[in-house]
Amino acid sequence: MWDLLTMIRKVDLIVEVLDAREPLITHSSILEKNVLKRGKPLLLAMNKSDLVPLSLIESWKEYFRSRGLHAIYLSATGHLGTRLLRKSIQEELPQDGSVLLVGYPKTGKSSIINALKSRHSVSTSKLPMSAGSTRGISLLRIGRILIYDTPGVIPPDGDPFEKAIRGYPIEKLMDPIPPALRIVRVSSNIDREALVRKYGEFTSPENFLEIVAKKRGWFYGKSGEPNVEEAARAVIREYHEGRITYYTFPPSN
Ligand SMILES: Nc1nc2c(ncn2[C@@H]2O[C@H](COP(=O)(O)OP(=O)(O)OP(=O)(O)O)[C@@H](O)[C@H]2O)c(=O)[nH]1
Ligand SMILES: [Mg+2]
Repeated sequence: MWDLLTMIRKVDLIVEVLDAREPLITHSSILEKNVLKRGKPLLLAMNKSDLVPLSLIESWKEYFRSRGLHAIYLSATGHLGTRLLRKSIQEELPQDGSVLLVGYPKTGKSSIINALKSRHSVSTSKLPMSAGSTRGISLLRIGRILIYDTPGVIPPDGDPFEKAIRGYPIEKLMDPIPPALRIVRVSSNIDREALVRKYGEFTSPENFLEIVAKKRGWFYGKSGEPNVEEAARAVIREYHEGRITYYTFPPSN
């Protein structure tokens, strides 16, 4: 995080990449505080918007606007909204300047850079670092925009659910079951039928994990009970891969 703070000082604009399915959890308030403290502009880019209904993503945009934050949405892999991103960056940067792309792991930072690259001729250049340093930092020039080619990763902190959503390594999650149950609960409230079609009938989120474990042949060695922990990790993985229907609503007030 401290390297990130150094980078914030260097650049003229910070673009924070959020996951459109959980914009609030994937927005770092520590980052926001530090960026605003230094008087730098902050642009929120809600990525993976292909996984969320359009009206919902609009209401998230409105939510951030009510908090005084400028948010846009896009789908990097769907090549949707990348032009708007470029335009918004240009508007925030009236003169030549550099941009840092940051975000929690797996929000799509690299995909966004690739999407920006593929549409425009890109040249890389070296920005001289402080005196005495021999190394340079690579920058991509996309039209008038200079963008750091190594996006900043925000360490995935928080409570167990936040950690899971923020891309903490799944195999290192202490107890994957509570976060997975919450994902299943949200998903079945949105589209229960989709879960049933994919995995079969289930009676509760807990039962869902048992069904997944049985279906995949995962059992605890000693007792022969379904290995629900492994099933929970699979659910979290599927969430990250965008293979479970999942989205959330902005706080209402
Ligand atoms: N559905 C969907 N998936 C996306 C989108 N953008 C990225 N992904 C997927 O999300 C995963 C992570 O994307 P990356 O671009 O590697 O994310 P990152 O933020 O660079 O990840 P780290 O470098 O690990 O922090 C990949 O499987 C991408 O294919 C998008 O707009 N829509
Ligand atoms: Mg990356």
